[in-house]
Amino acid sequence: MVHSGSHVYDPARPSGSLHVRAAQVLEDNWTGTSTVPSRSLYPHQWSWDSAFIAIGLRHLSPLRAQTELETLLDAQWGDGRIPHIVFNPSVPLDAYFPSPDFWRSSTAGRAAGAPRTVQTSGIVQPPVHALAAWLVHRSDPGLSRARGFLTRVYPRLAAWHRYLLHRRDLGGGGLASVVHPWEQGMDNSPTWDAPLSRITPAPARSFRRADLAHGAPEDRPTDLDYGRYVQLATDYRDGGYADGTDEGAARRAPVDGGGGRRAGRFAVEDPAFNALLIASEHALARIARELGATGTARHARAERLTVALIDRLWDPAEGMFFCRDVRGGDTLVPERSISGLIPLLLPTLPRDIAAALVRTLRGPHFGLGGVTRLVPSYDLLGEAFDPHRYWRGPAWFNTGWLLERGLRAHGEQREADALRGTLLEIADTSDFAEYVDPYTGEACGALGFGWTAALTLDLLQRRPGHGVSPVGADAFDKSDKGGDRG
Ligand code: 9WN
Repeated sequence: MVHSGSHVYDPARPSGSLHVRAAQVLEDNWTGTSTVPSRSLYPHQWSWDSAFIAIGLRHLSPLRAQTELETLLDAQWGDGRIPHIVFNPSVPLDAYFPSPDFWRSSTAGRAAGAPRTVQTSGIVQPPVHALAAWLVHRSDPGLSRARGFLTRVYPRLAAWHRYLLHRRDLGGGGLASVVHPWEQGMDNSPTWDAPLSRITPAPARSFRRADLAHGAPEDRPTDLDYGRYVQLATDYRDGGYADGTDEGAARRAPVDGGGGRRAGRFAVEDPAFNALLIASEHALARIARELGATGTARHARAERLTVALIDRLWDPAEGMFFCRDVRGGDTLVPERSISGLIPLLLPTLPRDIAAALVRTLRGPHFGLGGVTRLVPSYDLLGEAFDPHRYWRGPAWFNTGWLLERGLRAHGEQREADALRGTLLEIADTSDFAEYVDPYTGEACGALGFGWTAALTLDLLQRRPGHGVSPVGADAFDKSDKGGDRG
């Protein structure tokens, strides 16, 4: 039995069926080459969803987990970016907006090396992929070696990290910036309100949202926010998806009415995005080592990135990390988002910082082990808090999974066990919901959601208690021992 606050999750009852039902969701969402997040709301392949899905899928079929990642990597652009959506050509254009005819990747993205045969978006999502590839490899090293899995994915993952570290260092401090809220993955977080307020929204009549046909409008982003998302993406596309650091980017960028360059008005350094990059850089070091290199330079780079993360985004007085608004006076955005706690997943984080993050998690703003059942996506006491609206309060399973790893990595086994128990219980009772009310666990958004089912499978594999090392902790291990098999 796993106890989580007053709620008891009894693995003897639904565990078998929970496993079977989670596997069924992944089966239902499988297209033959990848897994959709949701058949209704998100009927294509999404980048960070696929990484989380592969982490769960490896427990059902390591081969399918490898295929999931390789399908995504097949759509990688010449400049190294991994697009946030890979479109399924057999899905009607109006099933999701923005559709391929909005992004026009193969034409607008030609200079940046967009693939010719597959249609994609032109923005990215958090770099969970190298971590996922390492975990997938560890689940069946024999199969992985026989198929040359790591040999094939390593150069692609290395190019992806190179893109982020060079083209996306828009703040000049060594961290990667996101140029659109969709890139960070927590689309509608109040963190974006200030940086987005500088963007004139595209007129509502210029596009047609598809999400409102499937999701409750009061849970989804407002039309005004959507107009801003669309305008930002339009500007990026019209500038050839060039980044501020590209040679010729300024030349290709469209000119606005005032004679200024429109591209690049949104650039934010985000703690979760960069923490995942660091975790993945450590994983890439392990992959390099597995392939016969030393991996030392990569571990060293990950450590430099960790220093930059602390230097640029840590606020000791608040006990958490914040986003840096690179185009908004290069200041920290004073909104407490769950993103600011995600760096806890790094076992290499200094002890005092990890301890402060755990205190913040337990404190009044996030309520872990107290007033909430799952960690909210945004500050419970924040003015913009809403327990049901997209990324403005509800709890997601991928962030819960990352924090569970983080708690375990820093010796908080009891808290990790409790969080694991609640995640499993609510995944079960919510029918693998996309997100839930953090107080009640009530389901919101799509049901049968891909990463909720996948991470359920992963959590079911993890034995509670006993100070076990977090799955994948060996990605951070600089010695040559095998480590946790995950
Ligand atoms: C835009 C697919 C994606 C997730 C994101 C989540 C949501 C899309 C949307 O769905 O974003 O990419 O239409 O709102 O915010 O994290 O990857 O599941």
